[in-house]
Amino acid sequence: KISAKANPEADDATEIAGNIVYHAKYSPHFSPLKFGPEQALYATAESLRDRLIQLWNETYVHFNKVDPKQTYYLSMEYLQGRALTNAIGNLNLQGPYADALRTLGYELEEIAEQEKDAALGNGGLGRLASCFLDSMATLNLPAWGYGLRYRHGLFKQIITKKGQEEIPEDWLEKFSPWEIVRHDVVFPVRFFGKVQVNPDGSRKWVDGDVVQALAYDVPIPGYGTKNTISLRLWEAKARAEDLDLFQFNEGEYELAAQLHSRAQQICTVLYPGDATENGKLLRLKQQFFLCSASLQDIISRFHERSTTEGSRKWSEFPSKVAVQMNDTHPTLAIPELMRLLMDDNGLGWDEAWDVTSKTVAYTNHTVLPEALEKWSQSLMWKLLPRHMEIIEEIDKRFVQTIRDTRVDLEDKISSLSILDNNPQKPVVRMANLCVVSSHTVNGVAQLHSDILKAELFADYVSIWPNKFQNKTNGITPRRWLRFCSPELSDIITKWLKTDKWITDLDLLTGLRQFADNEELQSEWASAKTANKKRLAQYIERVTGVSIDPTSLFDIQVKRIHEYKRQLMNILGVVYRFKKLKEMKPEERKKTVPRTVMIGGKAFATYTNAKRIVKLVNDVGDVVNSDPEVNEYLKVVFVPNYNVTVAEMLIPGSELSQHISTAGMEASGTSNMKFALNGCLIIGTLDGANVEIREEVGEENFFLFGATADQVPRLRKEREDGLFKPDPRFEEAKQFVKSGVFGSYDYGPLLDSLEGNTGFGRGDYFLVGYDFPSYMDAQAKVDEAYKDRKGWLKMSILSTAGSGKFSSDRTIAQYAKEIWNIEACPVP
Ligand code: 26R
Repeated sequence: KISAKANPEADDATEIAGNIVYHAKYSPHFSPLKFGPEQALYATAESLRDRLIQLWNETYVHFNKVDPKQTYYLSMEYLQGRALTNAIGNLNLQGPYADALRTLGYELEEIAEQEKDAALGNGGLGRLASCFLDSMATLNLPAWGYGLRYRHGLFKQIITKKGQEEIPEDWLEKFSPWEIVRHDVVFPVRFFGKVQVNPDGSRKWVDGDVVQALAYDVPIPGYGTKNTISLRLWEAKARAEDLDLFQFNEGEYELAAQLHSRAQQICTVLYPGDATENGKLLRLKQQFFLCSASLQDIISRFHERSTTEGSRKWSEFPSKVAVQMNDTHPTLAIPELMRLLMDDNGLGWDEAWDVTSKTVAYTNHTVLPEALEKWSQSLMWKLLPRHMEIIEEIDKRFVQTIRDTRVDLEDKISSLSILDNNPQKPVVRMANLCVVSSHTVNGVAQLHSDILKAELFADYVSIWPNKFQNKTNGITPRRWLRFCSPELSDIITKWLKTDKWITDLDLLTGLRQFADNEELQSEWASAKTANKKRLAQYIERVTGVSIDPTSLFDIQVKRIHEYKRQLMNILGVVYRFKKLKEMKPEERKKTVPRTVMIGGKAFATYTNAKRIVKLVNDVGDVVNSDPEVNEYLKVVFVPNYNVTVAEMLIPGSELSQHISTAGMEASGTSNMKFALNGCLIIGTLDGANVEIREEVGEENFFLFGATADQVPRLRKEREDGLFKPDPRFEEAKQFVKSGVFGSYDYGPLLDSLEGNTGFGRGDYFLVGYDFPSYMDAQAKVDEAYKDRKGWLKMSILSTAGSGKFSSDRTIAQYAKEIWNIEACPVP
């Protein structure tokens, strides 16, 4: 009954419905005869895309006109999740869209559920990049993201009798309604080949394979602004001329299409295993592909914008362009920019170096030695011969300068240098290349930045004391409160008498004065209860386990890693279970019923992480079917944790666990999302926990465990046999070993907690040392939960103290203190 009408500017329900019908009718993707929820999703998304394209164009034209300095965020990962609710919310079209869909017979929520997650990332680093894009757009900053368009994002996790299994993910199965393919934006990217020396001494990289980088733009709308920026994802394509027709006509189809299939491989999967030589080469190709395509694009825009004043001087480049490297993964941007400036544009070394080092900045996200990238020099010579020459030259000049100016660092040169020329395995240390070449290096939480300065990069600090900064991470309050918990958001808006907190999160401190107010507390409790019920339904649907919405919802969700200590969590649960079993029924009745939820993906080849997943599932099976205990304790492994699952879990959480060994979690960002949603944290003094505790107040944070500066001594004591385990710890491990949780052999996993792992790293993550204080803190949680009002007050104060953790604050600091860029709002 609603007539189809193309209308990108539709903003009332009737017009929007017409535009949705238009897309359903004329979209070539589906038969126009059927309008099921899936068709409705694509038509709805396309109706929004019309508007986004228009805003995106206006933004681009405006940026071109004003020609401000612009930031380019280079990241191998983006964890965007779903886009529909976010786009509608950021454009402030919730009501009209809900009404429009209702006239078409659908609820907005139901349609939103149809969308797949864009999971082009692994975890914290990728999700941070996505939150940053939201804030850049919202703050009207001239800034863009660059990434890769992986055909398959992060694997889907399913749980079987064997534990975790990985299924390929397929976000592009049908197509993505959000991306716009840009056939006009294509750049050549070379691999292999050789360096040709010209008669004048200049050098040129020639031969090898050339693939095309094709741009796909994903529009990123800001909240409450016209500004809509771009996430530009590159896809690799072979050139037509690379199809060998001669071979093809001979019937050698595979040989004929060799280059095509090699080009296609580049963007096939996110982060392929790098255990094999092939896997390493592919990952390095991906990294270079991102850097080369992005820099060629940036340079061409630099030229494009200079047409008004004639050709622009290269020395102006750093005042027009800031490049931020998200960890060391895009490090090749450094030698690639040098190469483009010198070999393609004729700059001399000093000039090129001056431009490059004033343009690039580096964010470090981890101090774990196994995550610090080191590339084999021989692999690099093979794939990127010109870049290796440049890296050698950067290293040579750096080492010479240190020799000339800092005799005191003579014995540090081998660890400061970029090339590690160890004859067994010569490598390039990417973090060192980043530090030497960047104007600014930052960590992602105060403690992490302090550790970088005091340990990993200490000697560099003595060379460049002003190069190092902290930028404490943040999260977007739009996705992580406004849209994922509309109930709580409305209460906040009501009590603050404004919704300005959505873009000025510090306003949440205004809730503090009402923390004791019974009316607020009761509204707060009913929002929490609604979110808990919604979560309970979800858990029952995906796991079959029914959980009690009046029990304490205790959640730990993040990638599974030994340093994050999910093993400590589950051993604590095992101990609780054993004690409950030993209690008399009337004693049990006095305990606080708890539902422990643990979720996260283990890297496919990380054996101990997979064993932890299996253990959580096995413990759950036994506990949940124990008729004496399951009223008081449930244990759920939440399968396939991703952005969308997080949006369901976090609003329904009451306690969340951030319990890494101190000094090992660079920041953490889910801790911020939980705190913002009024969830209390049990945690160590690690990463951003330190700052969250400062902001929400120490009485609203369940602290335990060793501090970062104690860790080395405790490890040493452990090695020297001085560690005396707590009897509760021994009891929990023994209980697992006794076989109550099935026949799987947990010996090897539990052995990692003993001095007998064979690596001489017995309990490297100090689970045994921290266990008693962890259990004591858990006992305090139970006590606190019994006091309903007290708990609600803590919950309100937690939200009230979370303003600092808006990514708007983080990005404003990057803009001012690292990028030197200013807002450029579209009028
Ligand atoms: C190169 C390869 C081995 C690799 C290593 C590490 C690939 C990806 C990673 C992911 C790391 C860098 C990561 O995700 N770090 C996380 O970054 C978050 C955002 O800053 C932090 O909150 C979190 O503490 C940190 O672990």
